[in-house]
This record gives sequence, C-alpha cells and structure tokens, in this order.
Amino acid sequence: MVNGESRSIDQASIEMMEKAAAEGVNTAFDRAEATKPCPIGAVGSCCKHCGMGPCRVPLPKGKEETPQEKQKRRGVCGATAETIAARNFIRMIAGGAAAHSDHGRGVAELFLAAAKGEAPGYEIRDEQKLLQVAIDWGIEIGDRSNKEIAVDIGERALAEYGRQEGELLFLKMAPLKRQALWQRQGVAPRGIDREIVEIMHRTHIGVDQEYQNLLKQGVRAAIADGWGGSMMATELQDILFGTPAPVAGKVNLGVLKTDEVNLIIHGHEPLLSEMIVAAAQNPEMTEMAKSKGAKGINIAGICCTANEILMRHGVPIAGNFLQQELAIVTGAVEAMVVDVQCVMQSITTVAECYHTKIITTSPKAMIPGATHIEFDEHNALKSAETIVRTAVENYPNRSKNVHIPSQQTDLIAGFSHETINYLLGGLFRASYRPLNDNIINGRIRGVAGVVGCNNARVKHNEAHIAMVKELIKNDVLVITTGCNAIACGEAGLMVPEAASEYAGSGLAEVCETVGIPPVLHMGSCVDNSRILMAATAMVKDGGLGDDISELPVAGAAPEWMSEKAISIGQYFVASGVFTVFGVTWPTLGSNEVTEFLFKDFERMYGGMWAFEPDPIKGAHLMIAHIDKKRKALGIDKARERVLYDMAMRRELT
Ligand code: BF8
Repeated sequence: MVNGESRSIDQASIEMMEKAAAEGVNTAFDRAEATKPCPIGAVGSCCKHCGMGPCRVPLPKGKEETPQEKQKRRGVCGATAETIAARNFIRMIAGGAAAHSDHGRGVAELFLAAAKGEAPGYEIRDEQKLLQVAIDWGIEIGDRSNKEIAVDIGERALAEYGRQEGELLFLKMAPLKRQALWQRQGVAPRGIDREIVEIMHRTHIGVDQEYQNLLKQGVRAAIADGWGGSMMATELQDILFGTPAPVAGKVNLGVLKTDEVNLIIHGHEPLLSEMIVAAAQNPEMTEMAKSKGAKGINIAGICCTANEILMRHGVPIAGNFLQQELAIVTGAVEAMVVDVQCVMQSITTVAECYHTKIITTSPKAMIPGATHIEFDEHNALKSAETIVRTAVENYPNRSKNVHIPSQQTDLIAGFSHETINYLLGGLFRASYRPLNDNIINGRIRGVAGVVGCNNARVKHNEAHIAMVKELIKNDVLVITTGCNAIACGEAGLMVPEAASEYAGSGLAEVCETVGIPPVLHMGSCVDNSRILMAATAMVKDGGLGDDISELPVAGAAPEWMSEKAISIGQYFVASGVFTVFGVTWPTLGSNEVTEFLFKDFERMYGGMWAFEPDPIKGAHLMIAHIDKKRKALGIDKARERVLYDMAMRRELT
C-alpha cells in the first residue's frame, strides 16, 4: 500500500497513486523512492564532458587545503570544482534555452508559412499585436496588407536565430537602463542559436576554464531565451491564435468524463493542439463518437499545452507534470497526444496497463511503444482529424476498471500582459497605473512571479501552494505560469473569491475592487516573457524606479526540475529580479560559484539567485527583498488602515 499523503497534497492524485499501486502500475513517485539522486552529480561536481572521465571533484573536507592538496582535487584535465560546477550549470541553461527557443522557431516557421498562405487553417487573429510587433521591429506598415507585414515579421523572426552580430530585436522592449547594463556587462545576446552553441563550445574540454567567464555566457544565452526565443514564441502565438483574455475553466483529473471519449493533449507547442480542439468540434467527429457509444469528445490538457489551450479556449486542464501518468491510471483516457518537452517516457508503459494510445507527433520527440502520427503544418487539420479519429475508435476498448476522481476546481485564466493592462486601466486608458499606485500606497506590498515544475523528489504541489499562500497573505500579488499555475488552480487560488479567503487585507481590497484573483495565470513557460513585459510596463508607468531591479518584485520556482527552469531563473536574475529556487541547487559543489551567483550577481545585474527548500522561508526571503526595494524607493512607510466607502472604492479603480 502506498502512502499517497506523503507524496502529494492533491486528493485526486493520491487516489490515482493508490489505484496504480493496487493495479501494479509503476509511476514516477515509485521510481523517485526507489532511486536516490547521485550526491556528487546533484551538486554539479561530476564532469563527463570527455572520455577521460567522468571525474568527480568533491568539496574540500573542512580544513584549509595546502597547494599540494588543492592540486589533487581536480579532474584528469586539471579542471577545478569551480570550472566543473559552472560548466554544468551553463549547459543546463543551454538545454533550457534551446528547448524554449526551438519552440519559438517552430512557431516562427508556421507563422511565415501562414503569412504566405502555405498553412491552411491558420490565420492572423490579433491584428493589433501584428502591427505592434511591426512597429517594435521597425517594419514598414503604410498601406501594406497584413499578409505582407506578416511575411516580413516571419522572416525577421527566423533571422534572429542565426544573427551573427548586433543584438536581438526584442531587447529593445526592456527598460533603457537594463539595456545599457547588458551592454556594459557584455551580455547583450547576438543570435539565439549562436549563444547556445557558444555554451557548448566553451564547455568542451580545454576551452573556457574561468567560472566567471563561463557564467557570463550563461547569462547571455539565458537573455537570448527570455527576451528572444520565448518572447518570440509568445508574441507570434498571440498573433496567430489570439492574445489571451480572461476565461473560466476547470482543473484537475475530475475534468475527465466517464461517458465521453477523453483525449489528452500534452506537451508544449500549441500549433497542433489548436487544430485538435477545432477537429474535435467537427460534427462528423461527434457523430462518430456517438456511433461508438460515447456521448461526445472531451479534450483536456496536461502541462504547458494545457495552459495554452485553457488561456485561449477554456479547455479544461487534467493536471500538471506529475499527474501525466496518473491521468492514464484513471483508465478513462482513449488517447494522449504529445509533442515536445516534459513528456515522461514511462507514459507508454503505464498505457500498456490500460487501453490508452500514446500518440507522438513531432519528428524531434518519438517514444518507443507509441504510435507516431506526424504533424504536418501544411495539412494541420488532417493530422488533427486522424488523431481525434484514433481516440474515438479506441473508446470501445475501455475496460470496466475506470475510476475518475471527483476533484475539479474552477479557475480564471488568461491574464496576458495586455489583459492586465486593460483590466487595471480600462479600454481607453489602459495602463499599469492603478497597480503602481496601489504598490506605492502600500495596499499591494509587491509582485512575485512564482513559476516552474513539479519535482518527484518533493511532495507534489506542496511547496507551490505553501509559498503562494504565504505571499498573498502578506499582500504580495502573485503572477504565475507553467505547473505552478496548474497547482494554484487546483488549490482554488485562481478565483476572485480566493482574495477574501487567503489574501492580506490590502491585496484583497484591490482584488475585490478590480474583480481579479490574488494569483494571476499568465500562461505556459514560454509565457514567462509576459512577466518580463509586465515588469517593464511597471517601470515605464513610473513611480517605482527606472529599472526592473528597482521594483519591489521577486521570483521563485519552489519545485523546479527542468533545465528550462534554470534558464528562466537565469533570465529573471539577469533582468534584475531576486529569484529563489527550492528542492536542490546544482552548484553546491563549489562554494565560490554559488557565492558568485547568490551575491556578486546582485552587484553586476541587480538581481541574484537564492536557494531555499523551505517554501515559507523562501517566501519570506522574497518578502524581505520586496521590503528592501520599497525602502530604497521611499515607499516603506507604515500603511494606513482605512475603511472604504463606495466613492473611495471607485477611486481605487
Ligand atoms: O515548460 S513548469 S514541468 S510543463 S518545464 Fe515542464 Fe516545468 Fe511544468 Fe511547461 Ni515548464
């Protein structure tokens, strides 16, 4: 019998873990208990970049080392613990930046094909954003058609990957002071691909041996992710599929239906999932489902694809990263279709215990045992229909052993940067002014971006929820993406009523007046670029300093696990944000490297890293930083407590 209570705070997940155990199905939770992490690799002290290794270089044993002893504590090539930790760290950034940016490249390719009329079914949905990006990039508008402008944007976007000189176009979106700092520090990225390749070159045996210089390249590649590849993905997706606006949805395994065909979309890129949603609405498909004995077709999402289609279509979310196997364990999933990133290889072995078909769609990501139906962007609707049909045809194979947990929670999502602007300022005077004003008058203490994964080494969702609740209780508005957003939805923090239940009185007052939850869902992990835009908008609106590093804001990923999270954290830090990670820290094998990231970076970038596995302590590190920034801005005076009459409430908005 498994002890589900020790593995997750989510009842639906606990029920499914118990069902899995009773049916002899192995999940990530079992494997995490059976296999402990390598203690040397976990702290970044193992170098396996050449055939003389792997070399393990542990920390010195307490006492001062003699030069002779120090010499011995090196890899075969002479690499020190510092070099090895820094190399490993920036290779994680390269992996994360590559994943986000290659996603962005895929979107740019589809965008260009759509603009040229070569991708039927896709069109420009957000003309305003199309024109805005054209203006930002210096592309002529005049009396040219949207298609002509879009072709220029698509070509310019793709050229950003191979740019050899100069700076990425989106860097201009950052506050001027930040742009100047990046230039001064020599970290303004050139081409996105170039910065990632340069990490691979510098970390090859016998190249860059100075940890400070290695970390500098890590910063440059991370900026190329946040202000490059990820921003590209977000902006072009918004133009193609529409910029998200507030939408009601439901989240958790209870969104699966006992009497409908359940098709789960899992992964990251919305290119295919948008079409699957359209294909499932085709009356012909619904009729086919009925002919198989189902009442209809139910689409649900997992991971960041879920966030994308929730934000734009209100499609329900079945769960976050650690719930992907558990969804199959319900026995009610006819097909799980995946593209790239955060897809566990074990979903095929879990699926073998049920009737679920696993369908891979990307030539970049195949899984042994899965059915491969390649996504063809030139014939997207046909690919999508083939997938939906495969799911429908599998419905009669469902066995009797189906159990869907009852838990499903309401949430409001769709808080893009533009939506926040509109909600706060109204259509004709859209601005962040009310947010800045409420920060200055102290009703809102600051803003925290809490994002990132689940990690099977810690209790599922526990740190996410503990940290977010502690922040909102202390009047810190939380903005979120990725698996943290899904966790917050499951915990009921994303409805306006959560403000009176969980938020401090100042934050609750503002949320109730504007009608927003105290935790705002901003999208998927590439949409962390929306957080950069929101922070920049706060700077530009005035009254809170001239740079992101002066704002009373902080970031965190309390249950991180992926390389993408490290890249995101690094671009938050490089943008001037104090950022706290939980679970584990990958450079603890070198005190010097860790000190450099945690302390020296503040002097260099105005933002720095911290590691704190306890989510409440982590929240208080963030609050202390927010208070430090409030003090520096001179807005740290005691907050008045007043009762608001209607006139004062109107003034609040
Ligand atoms: O990109 S938060 S587990 S799903 S890596 Fe993955 Fe982490 Fe979830 Fe989205 Ni982001």
